[in-house]
Parts: sequence; structure tokens; C-alpha cells
Amino acid sequence: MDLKLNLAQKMGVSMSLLAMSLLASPAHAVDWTEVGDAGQLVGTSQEPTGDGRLRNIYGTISTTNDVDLYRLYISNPDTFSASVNSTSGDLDSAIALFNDGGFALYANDDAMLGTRNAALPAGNVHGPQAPGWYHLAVVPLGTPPVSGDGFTPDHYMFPNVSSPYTQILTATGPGGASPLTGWAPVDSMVLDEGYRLRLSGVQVSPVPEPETYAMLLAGLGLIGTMVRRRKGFINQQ
Ligand SMILES: [Ca+2]
Ligand SMILES: [Ca+2]
Ligand SMILES: [Ca+2]
Repeated sequence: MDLKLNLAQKMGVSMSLLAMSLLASPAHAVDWTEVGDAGQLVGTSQEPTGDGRLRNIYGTISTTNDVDLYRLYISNPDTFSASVNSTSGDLDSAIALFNDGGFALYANDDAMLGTRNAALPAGNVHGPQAPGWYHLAVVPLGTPPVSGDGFTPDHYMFPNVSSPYTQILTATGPGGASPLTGWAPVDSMVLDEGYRLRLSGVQVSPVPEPETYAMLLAGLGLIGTMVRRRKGFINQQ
């Protein structure tokens, strides 16, 4: 018995496996660890890779100048939420969400009274309203995002607020109508604090729409037809 598969059979097997893996719902969850240092602007944002639901990101805030931006595909804006916990114990975090153009949506300093950990709740009217690419920023306290060409409070994207710091902030600061251009730490200090960013409603790779599946399967069928034709041509030699 000849165990060697011809080209058409090999492609048939691999295409079947590909189609099955693409059609299977990615039920598994993915954790991501910051590679090097995630950038702090939309153009240098770090994009986690893998396949499935993105559950956690682990990273480090090294100084008051270190903001970590992650480019995320929010597949379910209704259930999207994000919360930061300090794994080293001493990070006073803030968190902010931007769209793919760098415009700020919402931010928070302290999720609850008495904690220093930040969170963005699900179902907030200022949160993401459509599936798509966004940028989530993990921020050391006292390092507000700025827009425009200046690094002054006039360009802060979020308003300055007072206690109790549990507010959900929206981009109503003086620079809120323009996209992110930098961050304005009030002081310069070494922090070296670890964090865990817990997420929901985020996919590492976008789930294709049904019409994408249809196009994909049509494309695979076309390849199969080409392979069969080619095989027929070779056999006539
Ligand atoms: Ca970092
Ligand atoms: Ca960073
Ligand atoms: Ca905080």
C-alpha cells in the first residue's frame, strides 16, 4: 500500500484542518506578558498575539514616565471591561481607553474608595460602542495624557478631578477633542511595579464575520479545483 499522499491529497488534508481550526470557536483563553516595554502612543502600542479570548496582560511600570499601551480587538463592546491590580503591591494605577485614532474614550484612577487600582467597568455609556481596535493604557498615577503640541494642563485630555477619584472620566479636558500625543508626568521616579490587567470582551485575533468564512471557504474550494486541474494536466504528460 502506498502511504505517500499526492499533492492534491496533502492540500486537501491541510485545507480541511485549516477550515476546521478556523471554524472552531476559540474557547480557550490567552494570557499575554509585556514584551520589553509596551509603547505609550498609538503608533508604538503593543499588540498581543495568539488565538482566543484575551484574559490577562502582565506587565511592568518601570518609572513615572512609563505608560503601557496595548492595541486590543474589542469583539464585544457590551461586555468589555478592564481592571488593573498591582502584582508587586505598590502601583497606584490609572487606566484609559483610546480608539484607534488616539481619541480618548474613558478613564479611571481608583475603581473603589480605598483602593489604588484602576478599572473600566462594562456597560458604561462612554465605553466602546462598536467592535474594533482600541488602545488600552496602563498609567502610573500622576501621568495624564496630553494632546496637541504642548505638555501643560491646557492639553490634558481628561479634566483634573478631586477626591474621591473613583469617577469615570471622559475626554472633557482642554485637550480632549484631539488625539493623544504624549504624557505629562508630574515628577520623575523609578517605580518598577508589576501589574496584572484583567480583561473581558477582548479577542487576541478578530473573529471573522460569517461572510469572511464564506469567502474563505470559496477560496479554499478554488484552490482545490486548481490543484485537481493541475494534477489532471500532469497526468496527461
Ligand atoms: Ca512597561
Ligand atoms: Ca511603556
Ligand atoms: Ca489609582
